[in-house]
Amino acid sequence: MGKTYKPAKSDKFAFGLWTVMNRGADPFGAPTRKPLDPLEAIRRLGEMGVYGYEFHDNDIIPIGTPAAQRDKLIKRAKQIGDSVGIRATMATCNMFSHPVFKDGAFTSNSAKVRAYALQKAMNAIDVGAELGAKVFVFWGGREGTEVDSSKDPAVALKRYREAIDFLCEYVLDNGYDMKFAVEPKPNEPRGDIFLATAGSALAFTYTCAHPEMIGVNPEIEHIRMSGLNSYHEICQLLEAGKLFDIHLGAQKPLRYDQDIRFGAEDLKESFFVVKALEDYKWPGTRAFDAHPYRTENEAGVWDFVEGCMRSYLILREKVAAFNADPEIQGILAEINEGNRALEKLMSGYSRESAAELKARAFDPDALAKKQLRYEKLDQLTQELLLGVR
Ligand SMILES: [Mn+2]
Repeated sequence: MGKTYKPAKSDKFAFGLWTVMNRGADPFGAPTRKPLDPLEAIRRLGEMGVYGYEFHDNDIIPIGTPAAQRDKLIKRAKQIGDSVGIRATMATCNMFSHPVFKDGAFTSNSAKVRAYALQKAMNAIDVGAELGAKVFVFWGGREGTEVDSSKDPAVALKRYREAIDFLCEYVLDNGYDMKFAVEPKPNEPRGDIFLATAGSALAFTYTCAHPEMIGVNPEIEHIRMSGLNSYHEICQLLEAGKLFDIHLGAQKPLRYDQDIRFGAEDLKESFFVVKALEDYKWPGTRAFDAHPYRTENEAGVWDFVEGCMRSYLILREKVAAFNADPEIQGILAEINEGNRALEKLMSGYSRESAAELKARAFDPDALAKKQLRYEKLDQLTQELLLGVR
């Protein structure tokens, strides 16, 4: 037997409860799997070495549950979590399943729907805080339009911000240790969803009253639905200190939300995402948001869970190999040609540095002649990933 790639709690893997509770229904067909009890899902994930679980309010507490029953369910979730060493790491509010949200929650044209959404979010934040979740995510799946005459996006975003600002104050007022993260997605279920990309969500956070409390939760599949590069999007958030949570999965580009097992479709891009998280020692949980193929039965759900984690661990090992590979590192050193004097001149503006730069003689033709060995670099990366290196 070779390596086991068995997850440890210290790997900080997390799964959305909805990922394993997913029953395989799609817009064209009924469920193919039996319902899975959320408490059973927590237990099983904990036993498999998973560190945390993420949940929607209604994953654990169905709409309309009486208060006494709600408290009992929370207590039970805590007990089971403690017994198998798994905790709630992220909470979120389902503002998309119930038909009341058919035209949005925080951006609905109806003041009553917006108020109900705010009430539901506060209740979900309370549950999240009780279970110890430090991150609360807003995926505005219904915040959007099919008909552009129906909603002014500028007004919608103002309403979105008002809701987030209100909820930030709610968290502060209650003394909860919790931050928010907006999860962007370009479309599906709406024709167009507001805050479609990581960049638009990032810009939105700076317009809020408490930008320090609000970050972004990028999802690989959502990024690839737009045909964008998930490695680039995630690195922008890392660099801005705004990567508050992450959703790992896989997806063919420019299609419906396929939500498949991490690493299954985009090996090289997945590798660079893992590389970014590991090289920057990002402290958050490695959370998976995808679901088992519709063709799986109940047993296959756990193959899906195991597969996501194994792929991450294998790619993490490949990252270490990449970082230690003398030939790869040699090319990288060759590409990253430094110049201490010039770097000093460029590191901050002064009249003197500007004048000195303007007076410098450069030979662009000579500079352009340098070979950049990207053919070799990419082939070596490829061979490393294919296991022949
Ligand atoms: Mn997600």
